[in-house]
Amino acid sequence: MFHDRARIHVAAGRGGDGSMSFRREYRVPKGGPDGGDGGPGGDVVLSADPDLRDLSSFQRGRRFRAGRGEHGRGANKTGAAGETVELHVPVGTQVFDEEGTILADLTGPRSRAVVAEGGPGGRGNKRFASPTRQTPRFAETGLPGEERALELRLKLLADAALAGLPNAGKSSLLRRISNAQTKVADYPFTTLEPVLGTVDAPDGRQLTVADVPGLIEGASEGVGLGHEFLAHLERARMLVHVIDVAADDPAEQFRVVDRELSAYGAGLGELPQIVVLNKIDLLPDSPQPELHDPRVVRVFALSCATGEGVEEFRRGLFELVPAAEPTEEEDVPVPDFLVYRPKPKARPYRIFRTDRGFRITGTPPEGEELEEALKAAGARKGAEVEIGDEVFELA
Ligand SMILES: Nc1nc2c(ncn2[C@@H]2O[C@H](COP(=O)(O)OP(=O)(O)OP(=O)(O)O)[C@@H](O)[C@H]2O)c(=O)[nH]1
Ligand SMILES: [Mg+2]
Repeated sequence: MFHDRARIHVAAGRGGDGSMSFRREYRVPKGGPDGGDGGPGGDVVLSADPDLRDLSSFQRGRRFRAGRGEHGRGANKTGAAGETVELHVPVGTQVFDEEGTILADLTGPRSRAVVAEGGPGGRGNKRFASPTRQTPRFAETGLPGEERALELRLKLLADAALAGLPNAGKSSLLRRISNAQTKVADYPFTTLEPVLGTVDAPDGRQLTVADVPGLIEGASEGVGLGHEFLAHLERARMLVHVIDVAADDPAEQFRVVDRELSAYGAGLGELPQIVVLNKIDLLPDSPQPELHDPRVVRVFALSCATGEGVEEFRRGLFELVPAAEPTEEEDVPVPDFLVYRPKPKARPYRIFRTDRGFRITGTPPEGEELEEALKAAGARKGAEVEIGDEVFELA
């Protein structure tokens, strides 16, 4: 099974607490503060892996948690950072949050996205020492890491994509021109999942071409395999529309498929098309269907069975598929990988552990969320909590 969607839950690590500690030295009765900072919690990162084909590895394990930061210790010892969790996804994976907002689009091999940021570590009491406060008897606690549900959607990255009715010969064509071992048979819906093939030009250039299940009339209403796989055509810059000229009315076949592409939306109805009139070996004369359509850039008549016309088509692909849009200016070196990072958020509040209990500064959350944050910081029932001038007991 080919999985192009997955729902996962990610939780970054909690930051370690800052330490409250005072120096103890031989014959020094009262040393200064030496509590180190807590380490930051680990992030959850997605990274695009060119060796992965789909998202099937996320069908079982769906919950991922990064490591927590270690607490700081006396003698100014900083806690170690929590371990990062790196999840590998196929190139072309888009990441959405629960509201459907896109967070990242991992289009390059080795692209990375931080999808849950580890909580910051708390500062140790050493950091709060000042001339007027030489013995700070409090330290900051670490904060929880980000936690969220995500939807991953794979949209294959192909330069061109095949479209057509079932049995038109799409997979036969890809098999002829690329390294892909596509399945070919004389019944409709032989291809059940998308396949990518790499086509080589003599000058070393390469194009990737996607083969997806065939479309039939009513696909937009879910007939056949429906529209399920058309997302994999969205990023193509050219459609190769394959038509079986030995079957009835090639011009009508063209219109049926075209209606379904337009009904899908996402710009598929506007993409330029190369039309391939396939199976000419079955006709006595070369076919001349009337295809007056401004999107059709060229028509090739060929036979996947005999190979006639296939080489011209392959050369035409390299000539006609528009070049990929440059993502960087020419003289700027393309980075090895891209890192998406959520905008750094101002830390809205801090929790300090004091002699008597806990003190909160900034704008803390309210109600249950506040209770949870306090409990996560180690506060027990009955603990004294100070917020501004207010003091209350944790219920
Ligand atoms: N005679 C002849 N048969 C062909 C030609 N191209 C493909 N076929 C046959 O047509 C049938 C369908 O070919 P496929 O390549 O599986 O067609 P498809 O468009 O991928 O079909 P789906 O995956 O079902 O959408 C197979 O039996 C092929 O052998 C051709 O040029 N001439
Ligand atoms: Mg096929």
